[in-house]
Amino acid sequence: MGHGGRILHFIDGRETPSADGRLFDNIAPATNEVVSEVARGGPAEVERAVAAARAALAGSWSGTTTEERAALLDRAADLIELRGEELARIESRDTGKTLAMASTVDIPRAIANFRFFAGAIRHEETGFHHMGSALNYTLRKPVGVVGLISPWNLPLYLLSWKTAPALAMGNAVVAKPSELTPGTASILAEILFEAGFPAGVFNVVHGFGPEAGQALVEHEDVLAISFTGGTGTGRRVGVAAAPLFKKLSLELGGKNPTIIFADAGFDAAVDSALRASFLNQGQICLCGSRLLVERPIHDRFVEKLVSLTKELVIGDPAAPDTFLGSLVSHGHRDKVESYVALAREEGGEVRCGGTRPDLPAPFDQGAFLTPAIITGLPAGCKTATEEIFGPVVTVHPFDDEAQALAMANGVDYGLSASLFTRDLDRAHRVAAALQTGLVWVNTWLLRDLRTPFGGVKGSGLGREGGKWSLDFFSETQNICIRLSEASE
Ligand code: TXE
Repeated sequence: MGHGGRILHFIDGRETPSADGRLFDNIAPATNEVVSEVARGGPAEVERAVAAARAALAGSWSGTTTEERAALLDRAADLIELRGEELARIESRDTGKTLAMASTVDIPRAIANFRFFAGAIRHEETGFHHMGSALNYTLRKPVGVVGLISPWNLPLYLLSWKTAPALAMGNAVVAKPSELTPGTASILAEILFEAGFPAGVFNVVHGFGPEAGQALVEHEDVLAISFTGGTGTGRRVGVAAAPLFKKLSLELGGKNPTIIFADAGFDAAVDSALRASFLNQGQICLCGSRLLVERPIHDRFVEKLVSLTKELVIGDPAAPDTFLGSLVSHGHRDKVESYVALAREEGGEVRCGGTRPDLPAPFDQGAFLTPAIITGLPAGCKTATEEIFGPVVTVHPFDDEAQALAMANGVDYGLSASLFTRDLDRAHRVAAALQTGLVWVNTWLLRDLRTPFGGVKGSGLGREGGKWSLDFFSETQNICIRLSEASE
C-alpha cells in the first residue's frame, strides 16, 4: 500500500505515481466507503513498466538458474504466509467477500501457487527425441516481457496463478490487476521485491481496462498476454493481440451446469450444488449456475436447496458465521439484479432471494444481494444461458441423459460441469460428452494444480496449470545434433 492511503504503481522496484498524478477511488463494496486512492495508469505507465521489465531481462535476471528461481518462489510463498492476515483483510475489503473465504481459500491458494511452481520447475523434464542418426533435445527459454491481466473475483489467487509460472520460467512481468481490487497486487509486488526478485522483474500498473489494460495488450515488446476476465473483454484482448502474433491465454466466463441424476447421493449432491451456486457470492468462473435435475427428484431437490439457501447468513464479511458477503460493486449488483428482473419477464418463478437484505449500518450501504433460485424457465432463455456471475441460479428438470446433455451443451460457454450419479458407466459417458474443459463427478471445485485448467467455446483459449502454464510462459527450442558417421 502506498503512503497516505494511496496505492501506487510498482515499477522497477519502486512505488511510482502516474506521470500525470491521476488517481481513482478504491471503494469497499460492503460499506460503499472510499478506502484508498489508486494511481490511474495508462500508456505512459505501461511504457515505463515494460522498459523496466526489458532492462531486468537484459540484466542479472536472465542468468538465474532453475534452482535460484525456485528458491525465490518459495521465499515469496513464505512472505505471503507471514502477511496472510493482512492480505486476507485487504482482499475481503476490496471484494466484499467474507474474511473466512479470503483467509481459507484466496490467500492459502496464492501461497500454494508459488510453492507449486517452485516444485514444478525443480522436477521438470524437457523433451528428448533420439533419431538414430541424430539427437534432438528441447530447451525452454523465457518468452520475455509478459503481460498479466487479472480480474476482481479472486484477485491475488488468480494473479499469483499467472505470476508464479511466469517468474518460474524466467520472464519479466507487467501485471494489470482489476481496478476494482488493487490492494493485494501492490502488496505482492512489495513481497516479491523483498523476496529477492530483482527490480523490474515484477511490475504492477494500476488503472482501467481500456486505458492501462489495452495499452499493455497493444505494446509491441509484450510478447505474451495471459488474461482472465469476461468473455467480451477477452474478445477485445484477442483482437488487439492477434496482429502482433502474441502468445495468448484467455480464461473467460462460464455458464456451468450441475447435473444431478436421480440415483445420486441426494444430500451430498444438494450440499455440493449449494456451494457451487453461491460460494464467493456466485462470482467464480467455475460456479454451477444452471442446475439440471432429473425429474423424479426435481421437486424434492428444489425444496431442499431453497430451504438450505434461506439459512445462509448474509452480511458483515468479517463475521465468522457469514457465508455471503457483498458483491464486488454496486454496478455489478445492478447487472445481477437486472437478470432477476429478466427471469421474471421470461416466465421464471423466483423461489427465494434476489432482494437487497435489510442489514445494519454500515452494511446497509453495501452491494449485498440475497441468493436467488429460479425455476420454471426454459433452458434456452437468456437468464439460463448468459453469464450472470452473481448469486443467481436457475433449476431445470430433465427426463433422460440425452436431454440433460443437450441442455448442458446448449450454451456458448464451455468451462466446467459437475455431475452427480452413482452409475460409473454413466459418469464416464456423460463426462466425455460434455463440451467443457473440466468435468467433476460427485464433487465440485476439487483442484489438482497439475491438471489442465481452461475452457472451450466462449470460455477461452488455452490451458493453465502444471506443464500447460510452463509451456505458455516459455518458448521451446529444438536442437538437433547429427551424430558422427561412426555411430550411424
Ligand atoms: O471484467 P473484465 P468485468 C465476467 C463476469 C462479469 C463480466 C464483466 O460475467 O460480470 O465478466 O466483468 C481488464 N484491454 N467475469 O467487466 O472487464 C480489467 O481492467 C485489456 C468472469 O469486471 O473482463 C480487468 O483487469 N484489459 C471472470 C480484467 O480485464 C482490459 C472474472 C477483467 O475485467 C480491457 C471477472 C481491455 N480493453 C469477470 N478491458 C472469470 N473468468 O472468472 C478490461 N480489462
